[in-house]
Amino acid sequence: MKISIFHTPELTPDLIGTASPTTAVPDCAIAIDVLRATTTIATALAAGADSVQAFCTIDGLMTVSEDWPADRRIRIGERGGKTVEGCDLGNSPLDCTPDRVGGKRLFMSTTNGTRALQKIQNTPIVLAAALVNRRAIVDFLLDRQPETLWMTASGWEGSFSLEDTVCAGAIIAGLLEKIDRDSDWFGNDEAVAALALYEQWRDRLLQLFYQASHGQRLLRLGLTEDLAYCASQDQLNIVPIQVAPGVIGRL
Ligand code: 3SL
Repeated sequence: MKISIFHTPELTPDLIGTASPTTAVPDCAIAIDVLRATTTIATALAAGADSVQAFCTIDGLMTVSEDWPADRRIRIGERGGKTVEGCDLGNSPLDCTPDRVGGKRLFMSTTNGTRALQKIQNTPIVLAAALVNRRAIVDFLLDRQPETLWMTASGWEGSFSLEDTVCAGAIIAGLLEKIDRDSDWFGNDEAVAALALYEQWRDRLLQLFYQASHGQRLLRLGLTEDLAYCASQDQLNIVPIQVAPGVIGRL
């Protein structure tokens, strides 16, 4: 397995099948937005949501969700950490309880996470990972053994984020527990750095999130419990996987 990490959707190479491809398609690609989109996706699916359809724009979300029966849809819209007017929920994973999301399709648009999913959607296997479902993702990768693996961090509006990179490092660390450490694993320098970041902070992830710029943004909005939940590892045995372009279901 050759692992490459990209710190933002913008830094992720364009894939064949897109308008201006710059590279070959990897066997598997993972979108990571620990704070909070991929944590919310994993939590919603684990709580029994039917699927999550991701949109880059709120207009797209509204238009497509209009054709879905109102009692079987939930609109999740977030910008700048806040709920978008006209949506049912913001992007808190803690809102995704079985009674609220069970059996429903979630139509979701967030500042960065849904853009990361869109960027990799032409890959044969697309997953959504967070710390809460890290172990399930690691087990899936060990089982499938993709030759090339990309992890696209969502970052924040084109910039690096600590929480997504540490999660990518946590996934690599999980893989290396089972397979010999070998320099052939690393497809780029970012992958080496992500592992080092995780090894440095693995027992203090919440503290790291308190230092992260987006962690601080969420704390200013009073979202302390969201932060604690998003920093908790290996809580959910769920592998969110793309089942149709832009639509994430469970394995
Ligand atoms: O950037 C995103 O996609 C969101 O996850 C940001 S927030 O945590 O909902 O503010």
